[in-house]
Amino acid sequence: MATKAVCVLSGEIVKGTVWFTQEGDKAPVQVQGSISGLGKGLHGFHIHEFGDNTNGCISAGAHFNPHNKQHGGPKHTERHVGDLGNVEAGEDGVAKISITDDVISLHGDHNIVGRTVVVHADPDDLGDGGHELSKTTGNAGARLACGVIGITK
Ligand SMILES: [Cu+2]
Ligand SMILES: [Zn+2]
Repeated sequence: MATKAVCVLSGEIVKGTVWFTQEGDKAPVQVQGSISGLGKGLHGFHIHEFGDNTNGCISAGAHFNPHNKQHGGPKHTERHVGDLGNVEAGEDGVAKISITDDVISLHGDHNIVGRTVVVHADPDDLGDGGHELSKTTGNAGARLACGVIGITK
């Protein structure tokens, strides 16, 4: 049986909806959805540790990182569980999301349900940018919108 989860992203200008689907409890997770109000180009896209937006997106804490790894790209072995890389917006400011990820889960110790999706102002350099923040955040800049992931049917 598939497990499904959803996140409504909310920011001053940036809005979106992201769906997560997992067949069984170990298979990859399909991430699908759309985000509007972005500048054209790449924007860091992560699962952050806490499902807490009490003080805005900042309360979501750092990237979800249960194994104390360094920040990386979604295809890297050295990555945070929450590292989903970038979404890319077109001229219309809309990013269509279609990601398959083998590391996040809707079950077990990589479970992202109850945590926060954040979309950032700048590109995630996937750990390779040589900036002092590359190995912790990908230097992705401000948090434009966020939302807590919840179970749906
Ligand atoms: Cu982030
Ligand atoms: Zn990270």
